[in-house]
Amino acid sequence: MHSHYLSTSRSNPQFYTFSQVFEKAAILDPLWKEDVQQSAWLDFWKREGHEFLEQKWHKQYPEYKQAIELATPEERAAWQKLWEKHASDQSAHFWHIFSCVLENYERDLSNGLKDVGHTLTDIDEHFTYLDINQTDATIASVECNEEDQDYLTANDDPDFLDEEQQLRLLGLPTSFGVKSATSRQKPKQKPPSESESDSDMSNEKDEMHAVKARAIRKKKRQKNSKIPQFMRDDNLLLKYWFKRFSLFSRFDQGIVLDRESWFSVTPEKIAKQTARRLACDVIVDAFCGCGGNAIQFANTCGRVIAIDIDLNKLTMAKQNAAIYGVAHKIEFVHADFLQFASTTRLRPDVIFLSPPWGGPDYQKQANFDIEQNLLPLGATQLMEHARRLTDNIGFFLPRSSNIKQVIALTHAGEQCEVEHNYLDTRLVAITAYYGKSLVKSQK
Ligand code: MGP
Ligand code: SAH
Repeated sequence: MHSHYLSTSRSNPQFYTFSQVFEKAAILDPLWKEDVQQSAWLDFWKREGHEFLEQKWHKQYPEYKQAIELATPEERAAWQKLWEKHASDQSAHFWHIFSCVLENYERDLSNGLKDVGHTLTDIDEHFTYLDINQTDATIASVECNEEDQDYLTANDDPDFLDEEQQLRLLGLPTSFGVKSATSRQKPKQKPPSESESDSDMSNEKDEMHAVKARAIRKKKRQKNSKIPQFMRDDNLLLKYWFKRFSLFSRFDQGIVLDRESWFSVTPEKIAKQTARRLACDVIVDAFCGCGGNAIQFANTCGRVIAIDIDLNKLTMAKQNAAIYGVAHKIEFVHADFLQFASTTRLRPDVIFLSPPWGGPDYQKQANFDIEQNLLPLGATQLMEHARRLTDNIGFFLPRSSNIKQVIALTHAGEQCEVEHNYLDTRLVAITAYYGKSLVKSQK
């Protein structure tokens, strides 16, 4: 059984999840992709396609609303024709993006299902995930970074993206593509009736408007966003700075993070999705960190118990939760989760595990061994601790995790669901769900 989630928030970056439900002895249905491709797309397009088309239409033809009221029958027919072209172009465009994410998903899933110890044979595969915000050029632009908030989304209008950006957006290699010398702001399509010179003038206006808007945005960001000194000196951390608004949409309101949290915090859109899936009365966030997940749990759960072994992180988590107006809904507990699990009499509905993965170097393993590399214990032992409290468990893991090991954590005769979380076309991480209340097909 496959579940899938396709969102069209049209904010940066776009978010997608795909997931599969596995029996303990995993055999992947060879037809899964055909099923997902058809059902996920049809389901999404039926649910959200019309709204998507409407929004894009009104953005492209702001004059339509007024014009249609006074239109003659011939003009109405012309508008109708234009709408049909728009609908067909846009659905083809979005279908293309959707297919690219699905293509990546197919590859990521099959990588995860290889045996532990598999070595990276085709390094180019991994380069296709490189994002525009991580190029050398972007890192060099840190001092005057206007680009750093230009997160590409799967719905950015291709008219406004140069070829290299489009390739990156689609998760494709850029090394042979045209470099980004072309202008980002190409003229907008004009209604057929406009004369050539009118059209030139309004193109100029569009350009000016875009330049002004960029300048205002830059000013705003420069005022509010200051790179902490400890990040300036740390090349590794810079890329996370560029993603700060994807980690916390309210970053500029005073979010605080320490070094470990910059590379460990769950991006907001993924944390929201996990919180939707784990909605319950009482949840334990066993490795709370600076609160990326706990904040979102506070919006979907009755009571959140947020544990961390590091008191500084809890202090920061509290401040961050206050920025989202949910600090009063979270109980912050300074403890070692292993000790907590051995001694508490609390029986929560759900436990969420997002332990340390050994830092960003986790990426060096093509097939991440979750028994050897997680902290403070391997996955099986962590699960044993969690199961003292409840069988309903969400487990946030590296995207390259060995999925056979992830499935092996399932109780005999039960199933687990493995969810792949994508921001734009790039896989960020996976989330595994265990327990009868969480795995959809077992409800
Ligand atoms: P990443 O691979 O370091 O970032 O982490 P990214 O942007 O995918 O790197 P790139 O080089 O491929 O572009 C991806 C996500 O995994 C982070 O945003 C965190 O949510 C999560 N994450 C990373 N680490 C190292 C940890 C960790 O140690 N613990 C937990 N719980 N989450 C982590
Ligand atoms: N999900 C969090 C990030 C978690 S990072 C977020 O989105 O913000 C992992 C956290 O586990 C770190 O903050 C680390 O301090 C904490 N940790 C490590 N060992 C622990 C233990 N034994 N018990 C509780 N917390 C622990």
